[in-house]
Amino acid sequence: MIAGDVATTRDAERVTGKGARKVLQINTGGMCHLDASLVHRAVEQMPETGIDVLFIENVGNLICPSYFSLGVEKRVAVVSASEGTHVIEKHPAMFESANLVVLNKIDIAEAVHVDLTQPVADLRATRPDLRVVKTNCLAGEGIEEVLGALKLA
Ligand SMILES: Nc1nc2c(ncn2[C@@H]2O[C@H](COP(=O)(O)OP(=O)(O)OP(=O)(O)O)[C@@H](O)[C@H]2O)c(=O)[nH]1
Ligand SMILES: [Mg+2]
Repeated sequence: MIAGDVATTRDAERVTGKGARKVLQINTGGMCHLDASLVHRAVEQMPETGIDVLFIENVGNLICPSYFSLGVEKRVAVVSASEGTHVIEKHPAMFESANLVVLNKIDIAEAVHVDLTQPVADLRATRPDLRVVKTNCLAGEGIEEVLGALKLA
């Protein structure tokens, strides 16, 4: 797994020991997205054999990462319920190129006054082909469905 952030190794540390064979952190030092050359340098540090799946977590915003190809097979856009009712329509580029959308933190939707039917309807209107999986990562809810959608389970 490769974690991308502007600073810190916190995400890589959090994932280490959870089952991935190798975890690397990329720090962009200020850039709001990963690019192919940063990923290439990280991939060179990966074991040469025995990797079936490589997860890359881009820097956490829904704008810059849309515009830079990393050479990946599938793009998963993760949006939290707390990002608001209109998060999908405000970030069209991200959802035009996604292969799967994960709607996370569904457990707090009510507390932040977000009606999840709206983001789902917005996706249906622009990308009727796109699969949407709702998750609550704290409880593990929906994770098997994400793996199924990625054909990993
Ligand atoms: N309530 C709730 N909290 C969650 C859920 N998933 C993650 N969190 C919490 O949300 C916070 C942010 O999680 P991260 O995994 O750091 O999110 P991230 O998108 O990787 O953040 P960046 O890498 O900084 O962009 C953490 O405190 C998680 O415990 C969820 O489904 N429900
Ligand atoms: Mg992160």
